[in-house]
Amino acid sequence: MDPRKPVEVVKDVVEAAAAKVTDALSPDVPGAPGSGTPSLAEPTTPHDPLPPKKEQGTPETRTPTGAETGVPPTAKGQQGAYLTTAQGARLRDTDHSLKAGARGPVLLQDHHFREKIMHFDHERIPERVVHARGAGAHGVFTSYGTAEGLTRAGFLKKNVETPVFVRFSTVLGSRGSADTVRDTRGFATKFYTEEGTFDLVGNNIPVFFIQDAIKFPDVIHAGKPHPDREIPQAQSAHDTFWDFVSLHTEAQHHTIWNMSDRGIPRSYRTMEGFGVHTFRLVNDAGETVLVKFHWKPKLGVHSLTWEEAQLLSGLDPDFHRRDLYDAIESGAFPEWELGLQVFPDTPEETFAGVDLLDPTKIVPEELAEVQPVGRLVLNRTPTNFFAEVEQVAFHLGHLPPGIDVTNDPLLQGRLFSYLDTQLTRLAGPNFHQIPVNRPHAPVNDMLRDGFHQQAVHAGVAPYRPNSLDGGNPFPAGDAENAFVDVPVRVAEAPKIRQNPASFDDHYSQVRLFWQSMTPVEKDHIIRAYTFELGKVYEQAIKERQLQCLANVDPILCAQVATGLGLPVPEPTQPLAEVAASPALSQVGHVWPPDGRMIGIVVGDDDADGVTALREAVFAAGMVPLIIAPHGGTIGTVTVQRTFATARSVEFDALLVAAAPPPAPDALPSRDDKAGAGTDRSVDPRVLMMIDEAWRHAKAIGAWGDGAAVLQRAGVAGTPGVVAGESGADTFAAVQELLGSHRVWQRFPASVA
Ligand code: HDE
Repeated sequence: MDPRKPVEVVKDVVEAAAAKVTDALSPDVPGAPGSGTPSLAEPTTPHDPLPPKKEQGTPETRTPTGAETGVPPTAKGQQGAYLTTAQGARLRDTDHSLKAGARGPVLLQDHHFREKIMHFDHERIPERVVHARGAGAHGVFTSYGTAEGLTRAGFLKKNVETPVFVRFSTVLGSRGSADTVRDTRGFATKFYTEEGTFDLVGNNIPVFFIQDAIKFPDVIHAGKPHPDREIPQAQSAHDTFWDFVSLHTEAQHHTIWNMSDRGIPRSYRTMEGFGVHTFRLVNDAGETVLVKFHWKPKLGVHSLTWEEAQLLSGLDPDFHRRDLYDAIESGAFPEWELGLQVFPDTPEETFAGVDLLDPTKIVPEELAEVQPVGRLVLNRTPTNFFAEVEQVAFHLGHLPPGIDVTNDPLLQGRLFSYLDTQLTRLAGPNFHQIPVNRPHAPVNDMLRDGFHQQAVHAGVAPYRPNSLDGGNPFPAGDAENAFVDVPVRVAEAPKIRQNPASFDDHYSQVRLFWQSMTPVEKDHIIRAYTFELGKVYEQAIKERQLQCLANVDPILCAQVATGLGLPVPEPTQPLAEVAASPALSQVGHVWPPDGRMIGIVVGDDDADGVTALREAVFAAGMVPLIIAPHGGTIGTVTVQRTFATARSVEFDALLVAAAPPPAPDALPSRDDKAGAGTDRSVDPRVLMMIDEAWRHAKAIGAWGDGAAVLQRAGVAGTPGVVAGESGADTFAAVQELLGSHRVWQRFPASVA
């Protein structure tokens, strides 16, 4: 027996095992499942569990009441070399139930069988009623200190580093639905601050469908699949959705964001995030300001094309999840800046004529600049998806001293909902004791008992004041940095079910958004409305939505009406006079291409050239995807996709290094894609890849034999298609093109 404490033994074992597998990792192919290289034969020599993969992190090991333990995170996982029961008794066999003879019935006394099956039967918990589909990662937030004068929140003081966990999500789909559907994305961040956890539970769209939380069940019922057939899954292209948003016209602003390219992000890494509501900050002197939170992605805001999104839903439903985790594993850590729009805290709670309590309105950045206050880097993937991503519980009421809420009626309702929902989902009131939810601040809360209580509270007097426990816990004051409920004055008013009159403007900012788009973005919006309304069965609903569009813009309305084959209605109110906000557009900037996927088509030879190019792509902070006629290796390079398994939608740019003749499996009976086109001088799947990449306005480059393939594909000499002298200079030119995300000039837009 090792005489040391179990904690120390576990730590040593884990560290030793980690050192052993580090060499065996294959860093070049992100996504490989295990941390070690598996053997062909079943391993039989007992040894301790392998450590997690190098990029995996877990919640810090804290006690249920927030204390540090000094225990390695892996101590929360499985221990020891041998199979045991849940109680730690070692087992000889888990493949055969205990029977009365080899052909006899199973015995009720088989406690191992019963424990195993009982646990399995209860592995699932209810999925989130909204935002069920998501992915999360760990990271760190480093504050610049620029908000120090505005708030007493310690995590916003200069250079403070705060661990975070972020969960991204779609809203409407079930837990197993596709990532790339047209929908709003959640962007929820848990800051484990030393003054208590702060949850910033935002979206990638700065406005919301509704103005009052009491309508939330209704809008979600309308957006979820129809209750009779339970279709369509994870989509808004159906009658109930458009019925709702055309009757509750406050939803029109959020809806146009959904119909824009923001509804189909390229990646979680290329999304903005917004706190949506206005919050109130309070500093040490008790002074307050109103703020809106913004996350600005380092890579810029980029989207998929609609066809890409649709293809990906089938070809790689996990596209965003995979992208997030592969980027982290490749070292291209996703990054955002947190910024604040700051407004004076006036009794009217308005800024530049915008009601700050109306969550269907933005304040254009041109009117109130977004001031950066810190940097978020996601650098660890979860070790266990269920434990971390599925069980993480966000709540708007998780606020540190220095941040307070406002009277936005949507925000107020959320303050109730996020606690309430955990009672069902996480089966009780102690969800804050689940490892990913444990605060990093000492907890002394007088909450006791309940399902799944993991703390062992001492003392006899969980009430205040008490004398039996020596008076503990004591109330904190300003000196001890107690939470500040800002004593905002509440106007004397009748008790009514009513919105302020300013909430009645449902169209001016929809028009502002439309006017702020570039022509290509407008084309995409027209296409999205036409597609979605084209899927609606009922003509009355289409006509009603067209009526809404008539109040936004005559061109938008006319174009969609034409696509639907319906008359163009007249507006029912004057079109708003609005100034465009260029900050809302995604087009026209240049961004770093970090972590972009570069497809590289190779033939059977030129292994040296491929190796060098692959290294150049990695060195530029991007991820190469080697696509070859067959699996295995080309030289020493691992093939990641074959012509049969690759599809252009997986990468952002395509490099063609060879002119590979049809591979042996280029037969339409073996691969539908091999039936594309009649040119059989090159593998038809390669031509199809080029065709698709071109259609999706992606940069394409080729050199050597590859240049001839561009000719055969009919794309040579068109915008964004590079024929270079060598792999290196072709890649350099493609890299440059990637800065603007797509080759927009390939398809001139139809509207001005
Ligand atoms: Fe949520 N929302 N929400 N929501 N929401 C939930 O909480 C709710 C709203 C958002 O990754 C639920 O734990 C109401 C706006 C995100 O775990 C639930 C209203 C915004 C996530 C809930 C809103 C959001 C949720 C479901 C109307 C952007 C996922 C499971 C007032 C600012 C968090 C859960 C995660 C999740 C209620 C509106 C963002 C039911 C009642 C506005 C990112 O409590």
